[in-house]
Amino acid sequence: MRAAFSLIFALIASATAAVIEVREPAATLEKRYELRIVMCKDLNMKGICTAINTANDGCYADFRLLTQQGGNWNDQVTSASIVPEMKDRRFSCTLYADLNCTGRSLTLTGVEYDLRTKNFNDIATSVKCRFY
Ligand SMILES: [Ca+2]
Repeated sequence: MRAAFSLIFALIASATAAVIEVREPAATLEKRYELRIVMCKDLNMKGICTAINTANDGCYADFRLLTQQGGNWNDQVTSASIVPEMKDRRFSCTLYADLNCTGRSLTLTGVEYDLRTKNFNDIATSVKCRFY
């Protein structure tokens, strides 16, 4: 029993060491993990929805080119939510009214069930996400 306990302890210790070993500089992590926003055409994250992945600080420049899930997404987004890939890193996504991440903007750090309340319903044309 004591030997088994020692073995378990050794396994936990080695697992912990392994976790420490795989830690990398933040810049490397930011490159590896994409940031994701889910956008829906109806209120409350319902109706037709789609997801966009961007690199950190990368702009998805033109929702007219986003043809999956029902085609044209330009000026169609009514609810949206960021999707954290990593629990220990926070990021935000900013919706923009115009092409190439320009124009009026709205930054999301979580879910927005009704973009009408932010005066941003059916307005988004591009998006940029970044760690903060
Ligand atoms: Ca627009």
